[in-house]
Amino acid sequence: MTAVTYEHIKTCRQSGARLGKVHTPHGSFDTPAFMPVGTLATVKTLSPEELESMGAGMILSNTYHLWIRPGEDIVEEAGGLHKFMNWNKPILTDSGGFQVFSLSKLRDIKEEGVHFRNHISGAKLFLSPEKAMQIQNSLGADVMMAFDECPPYPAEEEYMKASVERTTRWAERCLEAHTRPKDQALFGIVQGGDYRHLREKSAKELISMDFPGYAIGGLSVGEPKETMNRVLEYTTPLLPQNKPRYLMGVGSADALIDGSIRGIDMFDCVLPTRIGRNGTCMTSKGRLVVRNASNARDFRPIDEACGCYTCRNYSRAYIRHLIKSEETFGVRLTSYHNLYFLLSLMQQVREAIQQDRLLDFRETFFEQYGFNRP
Ligand code: PRF
Ligand code: ZN
Repeated sequence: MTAVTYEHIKTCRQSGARLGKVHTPHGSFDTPAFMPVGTLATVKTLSPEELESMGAGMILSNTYHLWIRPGEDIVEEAGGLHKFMNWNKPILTDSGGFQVFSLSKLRDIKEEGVHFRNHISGAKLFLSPEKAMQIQNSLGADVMMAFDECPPYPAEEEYMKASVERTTRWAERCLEAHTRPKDQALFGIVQGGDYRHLREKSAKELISMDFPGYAIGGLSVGEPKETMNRVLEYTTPLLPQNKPRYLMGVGSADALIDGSIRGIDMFDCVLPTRIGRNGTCMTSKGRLVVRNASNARDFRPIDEACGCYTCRNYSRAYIRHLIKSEETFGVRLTSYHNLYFLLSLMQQVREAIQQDRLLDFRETFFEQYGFNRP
């Protein structure tokens, strides 16, 4: 038995979307699911109680950041990440590879691992499959991610092929180095950019290693959204039906719906909390820049269709005032609303799958959201 399992409930008759449950040592959650991001063992500005009140299932944290600060040994000494941050529900940790590629300009990718510089102090660091596993085993999340390379978009075919082959070899080393398979599940990450044969190669090689779950990486890195949808259309059918499928780093409302339609079960993204902190809100009518002067005398809630704590109690004018005054309560209110919005969107997606009407839901949602037809 593996630490994490997928229970399939049904497939939508209107699309390829899957309704299911992921079971972990820290409880279960319904899928398709959006996972809020708590990079430094905190979902910025929000308490675990607040996350729970908005219906968060699993949350995500980061190997690289926790290794740099406070250090995985301190988290381990605290009794693991769940205890350290007082979140008793499921946690997933990303392996650090992606953060190295996105944060460090000076990096040197070698077969043994990646040499780079600390994004804060500039000190020399080295991350490898073995090191990423050792850190993640110390953190103790329910799901850990293999150490991969997320190549840039676009990338030459030759580069992509070499990168996919190295990511496969790194995945083997991750499996080998994993010390807690009984209570931590290690997921493999399919790469290959927009090259169909390389996605197929990556999926085939990783599936033969029998990971308890699979992620699709290397998307939402600057490619057009049609490209992402096309890659998902041919990649998700390659993945085992009885295991969770996770699309990494995707969190816009439209992409969550379009990914669910193509059979994705799990998503994560900093988008809702990041844009919230700079005064932008996701609403059923598209994005609202609550900082804008046009909201100075607008006493309506951020989203009149939203039932969250923020929208039930506070106006656009008040939130704009707080954010303009750099009062921290303002960004708490926008972060709360944005996460609630995406979590409740996923609740609606699950209901639509249950009732075999996800394509109809998409049409209504996109119309209101201000997107054109597909
Ligand atoms: N690999 C890892 N983490 C990631 C990605 C990836 O490709 C992405 C791509 N959108 C986000 N986070 N390990
Ligand atoms: Zn709201």
